[in-house]
Amino acid sequence: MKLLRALSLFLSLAAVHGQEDDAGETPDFDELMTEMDTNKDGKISWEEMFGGEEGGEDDWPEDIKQSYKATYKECDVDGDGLINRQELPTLFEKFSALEDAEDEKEESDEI
Ligand SMILES: [Ca+2]
Ligand SMILES: [Ca+2]
Repeated sequence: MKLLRALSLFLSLAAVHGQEDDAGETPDFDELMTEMDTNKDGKISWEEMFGGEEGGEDDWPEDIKQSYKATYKECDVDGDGLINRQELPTLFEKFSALEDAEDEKEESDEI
């Protein structure tokens, strides 16, 4: 789904690491943090995840953007507006579920 380029990166990184590590289905969140934390403050902002370039949030349908933003906020447990290493697994899990839901919706729209 081209809208969610950043999320796809997120998920594909996770998949790669899952394959490398037979023992776990848990993605390497430390690696994800490093990949996405462009200003190296140890936290991932909304902009670092989805902002800016083509395929970023500006291209998203409003309803999708709203549900992702709501999820992002929900996962920001300490309320600093950023996702830290502790908050990342929850965010990842919820975004994965959201993307699955979107995929299903797309498929049913095509029929
Ligand atoms: Ca950052
Ligand atoms: Ca936070």
